[in-house]
Amino acid sequence: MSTCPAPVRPLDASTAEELTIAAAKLLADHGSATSPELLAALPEASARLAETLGHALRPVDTADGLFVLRGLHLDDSEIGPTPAHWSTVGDSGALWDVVLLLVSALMGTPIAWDGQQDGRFVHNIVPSPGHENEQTGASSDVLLTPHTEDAFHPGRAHLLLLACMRNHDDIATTAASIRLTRLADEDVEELGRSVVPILPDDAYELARQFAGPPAPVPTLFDSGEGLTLRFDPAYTPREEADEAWRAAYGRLEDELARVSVAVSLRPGDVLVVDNDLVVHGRVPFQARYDGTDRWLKRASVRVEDRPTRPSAERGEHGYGQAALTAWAA
Ligand SMILES: O=C(O)CCC(=O)C(=O)O
Ligand SMILES: [Fe+2]
Repeated sequence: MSTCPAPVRPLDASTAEELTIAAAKLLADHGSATSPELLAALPEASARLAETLGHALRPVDTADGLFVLRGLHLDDSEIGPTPAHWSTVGDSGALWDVVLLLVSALMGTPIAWDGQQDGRFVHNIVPSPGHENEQTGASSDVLLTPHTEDAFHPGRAHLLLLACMRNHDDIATTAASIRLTRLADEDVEELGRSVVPILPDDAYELARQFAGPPAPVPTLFDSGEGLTLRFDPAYTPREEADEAWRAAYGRLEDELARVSVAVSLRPGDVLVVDNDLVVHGRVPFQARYDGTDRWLKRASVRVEDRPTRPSAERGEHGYGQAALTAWAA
């Protein structure tokens, strides 16, 4: 068995069980993982788990900007077939939605988007017929280009959580940290300028209806604790930029490719990615479309008062915070 190229934080059997039992109880009490009452009960429920889980769920603390939480037990025969599309998931694997929400609540505040996957706090990532070549999580045939999640939005997640339900073909998520790259000072300076915008991705039904052209944003930001980035080449109109910026952007892409790791998640794994340090993607694969496809669940988390972004972002215009629903902790 190959070793994991990301730091693994193991959960012992009793801690894993405690988390699963807490999730099952919440689900039994509220009937559905999308129940507003269940969301409202999360802070208290997660606080009760803090003593045992707090250490494993401490902030990302290495330059590679990610970790894998491993040790949760998932029985393939209990989660039902992989849905063909996020919209037909219903309550499939709902226990894992709640597990992911509890982990999210221990690390920060889960957020959702009105225009994405029906406003659900936990998204389902499955390959879907007709979407094979898109730059969204529903694709398969193409490389999902390394990106910052929701890069276009000033309210984007600080942490991205991916829970693995099924991955029979060991299809890897890719991850590359800006903190592992080597860039010339001139390139860092060039990419700190606001030159071009980042456009909303195809997964947002509503985003394209917002009025006005989006503002140019910096790609790199020196937080004082090190570099952070906001990067989504598939949605960046780089042809609008000058030659010097384009060349620096190309060197950043090359460096990210050089330091990129491929993490093949196993069922029950939860990958936690720092969305300010790390760009993630996915290798191409052949979808099965027979109910046994790769299946991930995804949550987005805000961690307030992080010094990882330029403060000007707060006033950034273009796409309103109306698209964002934060459940208030
Ligand atoms: O499928 C993956 O491993 C990652 C997909 C992705 O980019 C995402 O879920 O945000
Ligand atoms: Fe993504």
